[in-house]
Amino acid sequence: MAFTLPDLPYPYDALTPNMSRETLEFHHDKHHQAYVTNGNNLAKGTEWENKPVEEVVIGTFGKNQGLFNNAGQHYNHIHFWKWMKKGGGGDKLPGKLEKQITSDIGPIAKMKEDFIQAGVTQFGSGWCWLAVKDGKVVVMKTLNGENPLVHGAKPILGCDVWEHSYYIDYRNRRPDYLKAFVDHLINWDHVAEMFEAAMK
Ligand code: MN3
Repeated sequence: MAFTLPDLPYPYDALTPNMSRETLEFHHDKHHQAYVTNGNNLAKGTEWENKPVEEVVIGTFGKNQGLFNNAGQHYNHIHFWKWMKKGGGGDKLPGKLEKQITSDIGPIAKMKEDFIQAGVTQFGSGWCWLAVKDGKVVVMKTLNGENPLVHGAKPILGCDVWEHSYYIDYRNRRPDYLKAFVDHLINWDHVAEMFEAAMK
């Protein structure tokens, strides 16, 4: 099946004041749509046409930069919408995930600090992540459309630090955007779901 733009799992104004309707309209309807459209155009007539997005991401990395960029960003955004919810964030994580994070990284407050720091220090466009690598939860950051899948890990949480994700609401204040994401937006249930699948 060709790439398709998923609907947002909440109304456009559900995440205000931490992420505005205007940001979601541009980010989802324009930016994510462009990755879908361009990815489909670049895959057309190649071995990657109609392949699952994970397969395209891993298979094109380092080989077909144009298709990789769009497929990577399609994968990242599919989950980015689900990694947020109205009234998200906070310190209450599903038990198994909390236990694993505490054992691999440290207290939840430290994990949050490390995650924000990864996003703040990602130079230029990219993402910060929690991922499962070798059975442990780790903090990562990647450039542009890359994600942990192409670095031998499985993403369980990611935050988009491209300017298009925060410039309307926060202007240049990326640290404030990341803090709001962590404190008020993260949908820990989706993180736990991806964590369970990654640990299998
Ligand atoms: Mn984006």
